[in-house]
Amino acid sequence: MVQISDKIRIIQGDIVKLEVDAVVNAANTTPLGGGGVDGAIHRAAGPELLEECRDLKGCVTGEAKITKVYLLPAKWVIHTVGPIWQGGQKGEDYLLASCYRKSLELAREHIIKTIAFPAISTGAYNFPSKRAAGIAVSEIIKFLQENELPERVILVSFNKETYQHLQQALSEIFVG
Ligand code: AR6
Repeated sequence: MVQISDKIRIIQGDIVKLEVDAVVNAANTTPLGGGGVDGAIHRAAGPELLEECRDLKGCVTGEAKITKVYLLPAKWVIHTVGPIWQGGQKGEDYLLASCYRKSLELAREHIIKTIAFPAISTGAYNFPSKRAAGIAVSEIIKFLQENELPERVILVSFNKETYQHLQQALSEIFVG
């Protein structure tokens, strides 16, 4: 039997280059592009992605929507909107967990086997990286324990600090 820990990978790199079924975009409520992961995904996917995003008619914080990928090597982009960090008392933890859960639900609905997440909200939206890593890892594990799909989740960090926080969060859950 495949262990849950075997279904999660943490890597350091650029999410747009990954050949997975779905990449998750840390978008904004518009969602018509921006900086960070969002900018990188739109630059790599080309202008047709922006056209499709216009038809989405926005996305609420904590929710997720799916589009095609155009020029990216993946098959789907799941756009989710993380919370802007406001000190931790405005439901940020719940909303961040919701981003992961809603993205995974969309993945399951679209029979997506492999999905890659960036560290949602930890860039422009200033969510503390260690706290975000704990939420990301525990929400993903909970979902994988209850669902067959996706089969594999890749957590992509852009820098060493995020990588270490994700590794630490994972080992705390599996080692105890
Ligand atoms: N691959 C993987 N991770 C990346 C990449 C990449 N190519 N580029 C950045 N990161 P951010 P947010 C990391 O700012 O905090 C946008 O303008 C980055 O180091 O992309 O949710 C949107 O339009 C950080 O750890 O997303 C929104 O307005 C993480 O991805 C706003 O920023 C998330 O950083 C969303 O802010």
